[in-house]
Amino acid sequence: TVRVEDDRTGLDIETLKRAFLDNLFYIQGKFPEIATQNDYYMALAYTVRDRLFRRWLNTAETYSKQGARTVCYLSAEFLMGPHLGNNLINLGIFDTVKQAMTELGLDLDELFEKEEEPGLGNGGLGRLAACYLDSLASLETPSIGYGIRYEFGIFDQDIKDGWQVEVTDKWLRFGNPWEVARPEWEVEVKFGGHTQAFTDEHGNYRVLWVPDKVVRGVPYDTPISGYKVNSCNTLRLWAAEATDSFDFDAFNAGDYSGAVFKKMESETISKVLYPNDNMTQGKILRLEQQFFFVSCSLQDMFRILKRQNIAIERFHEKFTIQLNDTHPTIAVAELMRLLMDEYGMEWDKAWSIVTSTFAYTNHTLLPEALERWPISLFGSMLPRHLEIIYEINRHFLDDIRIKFPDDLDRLSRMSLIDESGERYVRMAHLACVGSHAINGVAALHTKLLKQDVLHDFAEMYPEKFVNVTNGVTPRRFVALSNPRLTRLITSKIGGNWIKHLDDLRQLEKYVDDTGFCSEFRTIKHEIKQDLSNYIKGLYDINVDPNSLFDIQSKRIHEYKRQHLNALHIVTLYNRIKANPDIDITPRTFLFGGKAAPGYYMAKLIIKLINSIADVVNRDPDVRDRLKVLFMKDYSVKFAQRVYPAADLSEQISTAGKEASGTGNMKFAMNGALTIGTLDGANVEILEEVGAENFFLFGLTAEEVSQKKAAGYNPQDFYSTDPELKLVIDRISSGFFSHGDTELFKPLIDDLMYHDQYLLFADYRSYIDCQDRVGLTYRDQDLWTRMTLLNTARTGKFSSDRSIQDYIDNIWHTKPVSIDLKE
Ligand code: 26Q
Repeated sequence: TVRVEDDRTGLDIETLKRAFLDNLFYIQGKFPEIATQNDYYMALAYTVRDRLFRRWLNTAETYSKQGARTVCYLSAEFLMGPHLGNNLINLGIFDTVKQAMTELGLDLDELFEKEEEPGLGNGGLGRLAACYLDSLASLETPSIGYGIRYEFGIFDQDIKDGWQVEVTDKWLRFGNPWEVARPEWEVEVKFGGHTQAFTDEHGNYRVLWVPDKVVRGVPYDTPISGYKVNSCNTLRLWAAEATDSFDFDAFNAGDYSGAVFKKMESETISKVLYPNDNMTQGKILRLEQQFFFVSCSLQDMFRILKRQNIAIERFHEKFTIQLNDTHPTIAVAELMRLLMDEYGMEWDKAWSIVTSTFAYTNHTLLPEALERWPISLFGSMLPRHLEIIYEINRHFLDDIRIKFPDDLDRLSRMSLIDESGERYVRMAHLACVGSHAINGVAALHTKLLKQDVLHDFAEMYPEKFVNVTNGVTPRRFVALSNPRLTRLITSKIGGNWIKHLDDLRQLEKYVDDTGFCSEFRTIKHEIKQDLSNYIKGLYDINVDPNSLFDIQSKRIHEYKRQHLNALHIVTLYNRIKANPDIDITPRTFLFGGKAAPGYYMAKLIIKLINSIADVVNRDPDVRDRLKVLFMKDYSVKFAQRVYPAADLSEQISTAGKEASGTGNMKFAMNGALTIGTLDGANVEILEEVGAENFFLFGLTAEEVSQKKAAGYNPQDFYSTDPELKLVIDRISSGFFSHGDTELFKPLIDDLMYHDQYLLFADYRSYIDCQDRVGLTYRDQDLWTRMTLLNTARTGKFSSDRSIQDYIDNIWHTKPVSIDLKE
């Protein structure tokens, strides 16, 4: 009996090997001799999962027994990245497992490559949710992540003839060892139909919602381990399935194909992730997805309340719900509906519970990303919720009238309903009214929210607004992704920094230690060599690890200005063409990121980068001093290779447009220097690392608004800066497009006649700053000193700090420590 327990939980090498071979035999059904790498990966994943189960079950039981206050993080996206390596780090068994695999003749890194990552998110917002789950568990905070189990996550990106091509992401093809289906906790979600008022047996006015469609939600749970603690929380993702009753009715009526069609239609709801980042699309299916996972999650919370014998009136004491942007905001109306229509609560009581429960995080200032739903669409899908929203609005507009009498403009600006043309529900307004806390994701972003986008709300409810600057988990983005740096740091200051990232400050005392600095530099060089080899294998391109690795990886978007980076490359190329013997710092320009499939300009930017690469990489005059590469299919897995290899991190969005950025933090932690504008969290990174260790350029957010107000004309810059003119003329002339002058015309014309994101205004400042970067890189001692200080001073950007801010200022939860005994 001891033996059996041991095989599922033991952490020593011999037990791990035995357990691994056992899983290979009994789960994969293979002898080692004929097993594939995938079989080995699966056997190892199950071996690790086994070691999470005692923690996971004890955690759930402890929370349940204590009725612990729980954070529910509602998010349409969770961009988790591969689970295996992360769980090895958190369980503290990375080295042991590596050794065990080696002894079995296997390479752990090759097994990692076999894991299909769950790409259930677009970019920053989805990855942030994943970092937060890691920190919540590491801080022993009871929490559940609620979202959608998309069958197809973010598309895989291929590049053909320089253009992006989208390929379906079939991540579940080989099975998912990390999830457990919990069909016994399925719920039903209603759609469409109409409402009926009636009077109940106590004479109260009640409403009945008669839907015309009912869909089942089935939860799939994934364990979320904390770093070196026993806590193991849950990510609960909902999959949509057809209800049997619908099949059955239609089938009995002889309509077989109708029944099958209904089934298919129901299952579409969780079929695919919308691949837009920072851009809304008013599609019915998207609203169905949002309501689907929100309703499932809230019903799940009511089930938990019941099981733990907690009164409905105490909902807000048991749960605090964080809305990750407006995507889950229909929850405000759905919780009202559940409390009133299903549990018979009166309005005022229900409203007080709702506003005590919700808190809202805003992630964007871009007007095109603010969610609005046409009333007609909304009302036909969610008739009861529209009534509730009208009623919330009635109360809300009364409150405004009291606080700001006779201000009709304000009423129409703030109303939950946009009535300026076609009528819309404004989701951000609903989120603000229904929440007790509203936060931006970086200091500048919160300031601009209060100043512009949510100005009226900040006047009405100043006490609701807080800032919580984003953070990233140092477990995945340093300990796992950068083992060499991790070893070096730990050898000097011990391993506490992985939990308390502020401890990295202790590295500052080594800035003048030449031995340490040279180790720091050597590590960066080795990692660059690794990435070069990887690139050689994938693209058959030679990149020189001695060159400056200048990297921009993030979603492709005009506001992020990948094309400004491209203008810099062409500038350097032009200088070489004008003077082939010019002395320039050799650079490797690496890009990574996906464009939304319907975003034409973003796709054209990818084509432009690839076209420039084709010319620059092959021109003998360049003599390999410049290399340009667009790395396809950027993902979390690939990001983990990229951050540690960077010398220079490109964070060059137009000031006031990037809410925070989180890649900026991952680069800086790994000892890259930032070239950036005063935008998002760049402002705070500069503040932490010191201006002397940061390459700052460009207009400030305030100067951007002023410039636009004063009537910005990009051609003023084109005609007065000969270097800019030459760059634009070269691209227009077809130099990078085999003589085709039409190809990049939409992009060039947009810059010449609109330039919404002020590339031309920032061009000179950017180029001059890049020249300073190139010169600084030549002084390797100085460069290394700067990078070391970057790593040492990025403690603030741990997601542990962000989560502690949420706990202290918004959630007010208490840690619950978990016993490992049975
Ligand atoms: C909305 C409606 C319909 C379809 C899609 C969407 C949608 C999907 C994803 C809208 C926005 C997103 C993603 C936004 C996002 O990732 N924002 C980023 O959030 C990061 C974390 O806070 C910040 O660091 C980035 O600055 C911000 O751009």
